[in-house]
Amino acid sequence: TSKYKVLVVGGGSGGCAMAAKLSALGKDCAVVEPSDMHYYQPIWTLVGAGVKGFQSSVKPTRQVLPQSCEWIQDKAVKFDPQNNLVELGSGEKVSYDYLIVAMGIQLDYGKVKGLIDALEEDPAVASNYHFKWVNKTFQALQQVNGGNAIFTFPNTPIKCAGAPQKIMYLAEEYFRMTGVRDKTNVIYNSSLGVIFGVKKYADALQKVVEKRNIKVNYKHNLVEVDHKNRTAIFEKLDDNNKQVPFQYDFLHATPPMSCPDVLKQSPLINDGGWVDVNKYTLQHNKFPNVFGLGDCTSLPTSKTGAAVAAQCGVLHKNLLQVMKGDCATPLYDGYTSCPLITSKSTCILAEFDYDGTPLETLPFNQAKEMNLTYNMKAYIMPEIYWKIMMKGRWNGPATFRKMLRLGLIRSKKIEV
Ligand code: FAD
Ligand code: UQ1
Repeated sequence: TSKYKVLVVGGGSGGCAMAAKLSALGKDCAVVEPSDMHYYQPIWTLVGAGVKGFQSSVKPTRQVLPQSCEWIQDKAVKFDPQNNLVELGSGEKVSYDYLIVAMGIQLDYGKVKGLIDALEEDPAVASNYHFKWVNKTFQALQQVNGGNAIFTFPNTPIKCAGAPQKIMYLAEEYFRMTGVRDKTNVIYNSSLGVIFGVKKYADALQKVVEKRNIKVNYKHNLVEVDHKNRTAIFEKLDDNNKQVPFQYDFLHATPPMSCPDVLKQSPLINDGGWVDVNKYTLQHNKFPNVFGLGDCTSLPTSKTGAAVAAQCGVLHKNLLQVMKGDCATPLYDGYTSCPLITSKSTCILAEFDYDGTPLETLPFNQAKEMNLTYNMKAYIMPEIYWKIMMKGRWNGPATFRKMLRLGLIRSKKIEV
């Protein structure tokens, strides 16, 4: 067994940013990450809409991970936190003093009957959530010539809860451009009972769907796709799960998601099935030398890269304190952000905390559709991600927010 001071499992947004922050540890820090390629997933919304190329979302993992750390190119298959051990796919065991779990969220496409077959075989079915299928979205949109274009939201927590509707707004705009909008029904079938979890932005999005003549069906959960008959079957969550079929001419599916299976089978998770961390400190609730980060955790905020950025700053500070023998400090307020793209030139930039209180960076109302926030999302965020966050120097925009509002609003204190 090899041994490291800090072992990071998962080298995605959170794992890579943390490894960069810990670069002073040199080879005393290792990252377990199986994938050759690192993906900037937030740009997939624009890839699906044909606005950006897929290549802009990918870099080799070797280039993105800091040179200083050890990259273990394998997957974790078993966690033994009582003995500070992680078992790898190769059968080797790795031991650590401190563990950071940043394995992301698992895409459970297989839980919707017929969905994988449809994604593989039906040119009208696409999904921005997977690198294999995000390129299909724009191809499928180009083939639409009327009928039903359906967009789904599953009955589980997901990453970037805005993404299932962002692609719908971009598609609706595209249908207008290609002249097929008049003969196309744009339909949003969501398992939720609201368009968005925070009222301020939900009110704004409600106006967008009304203005754009988009049909929203709440409490509709996709359970089956019969692509031979171009039928999507939904169960109505508020009507005894009664099944209703929808004919589709285009289908964008967001899969159910859950914590990775390896973690579900480990002692690290809580009853809800997520890595069991303190919501203010990110320290594990049972194993004090373990920290959790990002989409795989129990943190009760919306799962986004923006949230991960804010969490990285908190985790770094608390890990150093715990390494010194001090206690972790409650610092994370649940900050998360979702750039709700509403067209190829506009965006509603939602930012909020655990209470759903808006925490907006810019000194004007971000619930308004704006070109500035679109440009931030499309051009500035990728630069921040590759050049600052992946180098360990982006903890989210809190500093800018405070600077821009200096003297206007006092920052809220975290109350535990
Ligand atoms: P990830 O970045 O997903 O990384 C997890 C890593 O763990 C992966 O590299 C994976 O290979 C690795 N892993 C998995 N299993 C194992 C294993 N057994 N052993 C070792 N490693 C393993 N966020 C925003 O902030 N703004 C947006 O606009 C936005 N839009 C999005 C649009 C789409 C279509 C998608 C898919 C996501 C979007 N997100 C957005 C969400 C954002 O990408 C994620 O929230 C963020 O990447 C989470 O970081 P993470 O480190 O928790 O997980
Ligand atoms: C952000 O910090 C971030 O991480 C790099 C994102 O990930 C892609 C985002 O989408 C957003 C919106 C933020 C928040 C940053 C600002 C400047 C509002």
